[in-house]
Amino acid sequence: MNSPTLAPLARRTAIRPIRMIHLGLGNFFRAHQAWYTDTASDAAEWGYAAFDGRSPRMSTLLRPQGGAYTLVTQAPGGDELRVVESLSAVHAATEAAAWLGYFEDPQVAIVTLTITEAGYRVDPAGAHAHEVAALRSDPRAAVASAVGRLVAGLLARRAAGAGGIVLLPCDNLPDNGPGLREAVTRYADRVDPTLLAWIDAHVTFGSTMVDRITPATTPALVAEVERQGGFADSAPVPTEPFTEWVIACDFPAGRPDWDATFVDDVTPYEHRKHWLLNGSHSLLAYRGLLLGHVTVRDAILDPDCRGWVERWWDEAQRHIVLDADSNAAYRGHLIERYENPSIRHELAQISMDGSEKLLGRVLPVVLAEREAGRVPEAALMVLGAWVAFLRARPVPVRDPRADELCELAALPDLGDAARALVAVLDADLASDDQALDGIVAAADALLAAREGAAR
Ligand code: CS2
Repeated sequence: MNSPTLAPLARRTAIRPIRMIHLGLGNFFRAHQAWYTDTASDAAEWGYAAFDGRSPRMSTLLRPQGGAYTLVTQAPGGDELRVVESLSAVHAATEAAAWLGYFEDPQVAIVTLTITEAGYRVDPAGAHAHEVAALRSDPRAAVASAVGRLVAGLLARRAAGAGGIVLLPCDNLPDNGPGLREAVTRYADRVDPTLLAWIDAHVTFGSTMVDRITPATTPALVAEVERQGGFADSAPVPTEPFTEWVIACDFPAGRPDWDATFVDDVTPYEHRKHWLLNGSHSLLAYRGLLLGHVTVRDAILDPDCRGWVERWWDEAQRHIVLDADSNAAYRGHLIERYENPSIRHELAQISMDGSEKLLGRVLPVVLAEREAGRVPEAALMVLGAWVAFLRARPVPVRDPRADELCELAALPDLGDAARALVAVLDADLASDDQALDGIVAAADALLAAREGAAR
């Protein structure tokens, strides 16, 4: 992919001391936590050891570049390139000894995670029982799940007497800190119950709200970096100018001087971001793909999709405690971000993992509206669009439960399909006939519109 005439990207600054671990070396991490660390006033003192998660090739691409990569900030007025150098070491997911080694190092103070919503789902008594058995007989055994790796790391840290550590989840999950604590303690309890008291005394679980729209890397971006930067980078990252990080956490052993917002409670920020941004993203993805759109910008420029987004925002906003003026400003910024002509954010990327994502970004609003005795038309439409998406499959379905979802979606009667799919999200909602009627009507209308367009 790289031009042979250009020098490859290489580090320009000294390797920074490793004081943080990251799990999930994907584009979002590279546009967000790694960038915040690189732009901190004390960046020279904080290096990351980053491990592959779901993008298994990233460490292979970055190692020859000494962990450096180009962040391309795509503003409406043009691109800005920055070489990010906060990664001091990059590792494949399989490098278990290196992983444990960092946990044993008292200098390492923080572990950040971007493991996707699905990464927090562990079942130590079922699907992950083999990992638990492996760690019981050898605490240094290599395990695959993110939570299993964390438990192995904590066992190693306790054995080494390396002191306290902060675990900071950075995924779009409601209550991500308590959620991670629950997953880690449930798993640890099965492996070695004596670890629980040590976790209580030594592990801090922070909560965060993270935000930055970060599409996938394309060959066109690689070529653009070659042209504008004059060097060959095999893994640049495209992102938008906007970025936000809200953190509720104590950092007993210090932290980089991140330009983030530190609060006591992330919940209101999390609700606003998950519901207004991520919820409307899913709306645009499922409705937009069915109507033939490809990117977020295409969809938001379609008055039909834009109108539904506004209605969804009205419904969701009723349950957001931040003041109305700031919510209105937030909505205005979202429209600008979605319309950014320089960024190409594919709806297909957002459509992935619906069975996990909808739980945090749409379902809470549906349930709160039903609780209040209302029938939230737009919120039900998002679920209907998901049902129609799974039935019509305008792009391949990528979801940990894809096979099961596609099978349910193909049930001959749309009502049966919708009920079965909604039950995957929430069993009670599946028996709420009024809500289900709204979902089926929305799915039916979208499928009819799609068929009409195909004729
Ligand atoms: C998107 C998010 O793919 C998705 O589901 O909604 O990745 C979104 O772009 C980020 O959360 C923005 O901060």
